[in-house]
Amino acid sequence: MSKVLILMGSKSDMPVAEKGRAILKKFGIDNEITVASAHRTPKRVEEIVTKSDADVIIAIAGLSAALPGVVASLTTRPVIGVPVSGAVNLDALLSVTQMPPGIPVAAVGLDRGDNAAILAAEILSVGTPALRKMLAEHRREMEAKVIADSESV
Ligand code: RP5
Repeated sequence: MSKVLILMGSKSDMPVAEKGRAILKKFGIDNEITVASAHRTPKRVEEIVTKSDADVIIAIAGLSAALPGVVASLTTRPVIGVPVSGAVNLDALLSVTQMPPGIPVAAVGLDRGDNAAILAAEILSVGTPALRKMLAEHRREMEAKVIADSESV
């Protein structure tokens, strides 16, 4: 079964990772969460990325948020970067999105661990009809909730 590796720059990023893990669990996608900092433990980042057999990597980080870009530099597998909100916000957002040509990171919004997981599932669903069906059902659930919300106001 496909696997997603979730890397966090710090344990303090766990609430963002939890949002992603919940989505991956719902879709039955194996995943592993690890802490490895691009600045504090660069060798550990390299070791984890090169040894991992995950098909997609989600990298979560705040402040100067080098982690997603560094992870992308170490692999040709898709990397989804999640900037973590803080006192400034644009710092992490720009660090994740402004990658140089040739080393892309697919960025989602601030703290959007859930969207990172949905995007990972969408990538993995290519050629996996069962996963595609689950994604379509997830959309239908959201649609039903909006309609129910509308009827309750
Ligand atoms: C980043 O710095 C981490 O990803 C985290 O979002 C932020 C703060 O880290 P801690 O000081 O909480 O370890 O590297």
